[in-house]
Amino acid sequence: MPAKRLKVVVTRRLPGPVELRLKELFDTELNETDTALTEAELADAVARADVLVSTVTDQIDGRILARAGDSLRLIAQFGAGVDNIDVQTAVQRGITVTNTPGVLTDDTADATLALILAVPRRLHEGIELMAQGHFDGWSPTWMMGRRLTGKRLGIIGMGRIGQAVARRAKAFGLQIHYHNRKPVARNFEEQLEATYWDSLDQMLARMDIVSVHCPHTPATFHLLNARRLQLMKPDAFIINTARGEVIDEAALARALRAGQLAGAGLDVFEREPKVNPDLVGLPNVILLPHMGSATLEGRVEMGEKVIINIKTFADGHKPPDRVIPAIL
Ligand code: 8YV
Repeated sequence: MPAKRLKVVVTRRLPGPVELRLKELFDTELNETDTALTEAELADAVARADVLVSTVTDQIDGRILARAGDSLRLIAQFGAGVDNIDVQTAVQRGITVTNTPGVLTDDTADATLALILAVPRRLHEGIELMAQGHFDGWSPTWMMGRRLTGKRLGIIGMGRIGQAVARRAKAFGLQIHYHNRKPVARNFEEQLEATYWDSLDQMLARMDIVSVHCPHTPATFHLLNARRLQLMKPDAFIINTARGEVIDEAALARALRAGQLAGAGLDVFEREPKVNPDLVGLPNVILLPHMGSATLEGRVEMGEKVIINIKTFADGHKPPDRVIPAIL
């Protein structure tokens, strides 16, 4: 008799080939409607699943985990960030958590560069103007943005994505500065002529553009608070494609409205899908709907990673992308 297939519950729609393969391999339950699960639906899902395939829109906290059935052994997150999961509680309950690192690095870095280019050069204002039919002819002093070449980019969090951003930014003539828990490998620093700042405060005060690439953890929640935002130069720009919670969104909106910052490019928000209304409609701000990793190729590769993690686990091995909680 064939072994019982794992019951895999997927909380959102995934790319077609990924769903197909999941169905071939496991007893897979898909979410045909693609609406984010309510708390009650998520509690039901963890009660009946052997494996839950979650995304950033699922809040898997201690309360949800308390409702998990004994069969729930793996949470295979479709995504690199796992701040929506109480990983420590999951692991304490014997549930393995995996994620999909690496495969969305380039796409997220590309989206970051798009914002780094677009905000100081006011591309969104130009697009809007053309859409309104307001191009009345060229003028020497019209639509002047700020030059990138020679400016200082301060990267907060020099992991995979931070490094990919640094490489791209270097090609645009930006000077690379970074703040991280510790300096990265010497040869990487040398290649990019990157400067490490142990003090985030000191780095912020000197940067022309600041880009956030650290994960959201209790230690990085509101890392850029009102006090730190005030350290930044009034002609500096801020970019965030990591997690909204790293910036105090209300303080950022206040700083932008008060002219204490030159502009912002944001792909992520503190209370997604809600966006602080004070950020909306500002001419010097580009807001994107959390689409940093949204490429067809990336989303398929993320799905493949999810499958590899589940399959390895089902075969009795340790899945490659296990998330190890900071404190056990
Ligand atoms: C993903 C992300 O698309 O991977 C991440 O952490 O933020 C996104 O780019 C999303 O999390 C999918 O769950």
